[in-house]
Amino acid sequence: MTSVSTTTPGTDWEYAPSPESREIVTIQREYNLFIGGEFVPPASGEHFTTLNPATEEPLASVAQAGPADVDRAVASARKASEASWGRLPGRERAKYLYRIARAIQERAREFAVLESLDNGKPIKESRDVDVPLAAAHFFYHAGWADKLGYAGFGPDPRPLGVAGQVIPWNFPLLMAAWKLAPALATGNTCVLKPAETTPLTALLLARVIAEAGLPPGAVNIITGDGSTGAGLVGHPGVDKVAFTGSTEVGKEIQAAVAGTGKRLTLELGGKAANVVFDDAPIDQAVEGIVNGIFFNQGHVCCAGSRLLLQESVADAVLDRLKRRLATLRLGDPLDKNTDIGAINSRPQLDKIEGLVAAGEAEGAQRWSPPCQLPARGYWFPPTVFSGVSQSHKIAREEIFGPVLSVLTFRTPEEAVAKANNTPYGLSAGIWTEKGSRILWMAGRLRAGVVWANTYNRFDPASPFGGYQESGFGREGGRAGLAGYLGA
Ligand code: TAP
Repeated sequence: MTSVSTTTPGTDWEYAPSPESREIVTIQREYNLFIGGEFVPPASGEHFTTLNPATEEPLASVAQAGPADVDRAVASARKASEASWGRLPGRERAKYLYRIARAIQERAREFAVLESLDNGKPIKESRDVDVPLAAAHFFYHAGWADKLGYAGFGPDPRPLGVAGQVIPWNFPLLMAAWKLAPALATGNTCVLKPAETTPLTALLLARVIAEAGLPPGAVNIITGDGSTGAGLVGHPGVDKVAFTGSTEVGKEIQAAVAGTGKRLTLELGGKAANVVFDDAPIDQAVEGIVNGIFFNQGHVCCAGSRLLLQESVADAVLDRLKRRLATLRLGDPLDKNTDIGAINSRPQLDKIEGLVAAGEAEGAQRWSPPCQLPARGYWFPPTVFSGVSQSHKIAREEIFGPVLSVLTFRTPEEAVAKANNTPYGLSAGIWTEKGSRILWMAGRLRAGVVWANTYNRFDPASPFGGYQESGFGREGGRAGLAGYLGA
């Protein structure tokens, strides 16, 4: 498959294909569950297929963990909590975390290619964002492991025990790192369930963890669908539940965990406002808008999916944005020139198409650059809706795709009111030359993260998390450790 420029043919330079080789990756025909430090067949005897969403080619058959497997994984984590990992001093845990971080760096190309194959994201993103940030997360938390007594949680903070962790498909390796690194650094043991459509990098990470020599059972990785996730979070042997995913499933989990005494953190959806004032450097803002919503095909919980433009510059910004979008290249995720890869699954594509149809039906104006979509696989062109009002479905619901809804405002007060008019509260962006206005806005926006003159910046030292329907608890930084420590 070759990448297709979204520009009109003949009006720009053509790029030669620049595919990353997939030779570096060996995909097994069949994968088992990682329990107690080894790969074991599922008691259920069942497997499911994971696909390459860019081609619909089956990649591998992956174990479906049933209730007996969840039991076994939780028992193995409990044993490690009581007998090995949970008893190690922080300085010893740190060594293992450093080892995992170094191994991710050493195998970075392999992780990146495998991530792009299983998820559909462009190789330049898996190579330059997902994998380095995953390694950074382990490095960062390795540094904390022997300093927890000085972190303001009391002189000898204790782990909670067994963490049941469920993650989504949009950043499969990175979300695994976000969950495992802080849990392990604080002395907890883990049972992690990756998303059904993207299990492969978590299983490669399992191999890395086994090679790093962690005590058996410190990390268990069980693959499966939503029923496996529900079995894990509902298991009585789990002390802490950490979930990243949709608000809908987050609410179900909160109900299931209520009254059990389990600790819970939820990282859920978002509908972030990216606010551009008339004094903003427009070219920079346009790059930030593109990064905000078209990075990772818009499959980003903190995506800047609502663009709020100050009325006096709205036409100029939209005009430049459209010109910029016409230069994006959509196609083969393994091509190093590709900007927009495949949508991760058929159900997600259906969801995007449904919400876009609702946007048109409600009267917003839909625009996409000229764009030829590959014949096979799941694809959606970069799309901009203008003339959007706050009551439109596309202004309220999370689309989780490469679709931007554009609204306008006149005053900073109106921008704040519109930005906060959402049940979510994960992130926001501000583009302005005035530092005082950034501070004024940041104090009023109800969002866990506010970026100023940039967007989608992540750092393991910086806590990330939401308000309202975007969940509670933080991941990253000192605040992220709190979710894994008891009194
Ligand atoms: P979900 O459908 O919620 O799935 C997330 C994970 O939960 C998957 O592993 C899923 O398994 C599992 N699951 C499904 N039903 C479950 C249940 N009843 N009990 C326990 N686990 C269950 O979300 P998704 O479609 O994978 O991800 C997209 C959503 O995640 C978006 O809304 C996005 O905003 C959010 N997200 C949030 C963040 C942060 S940090 N706030 C980060 C990334 C994504 P299957 O894969 O088998 O369905």
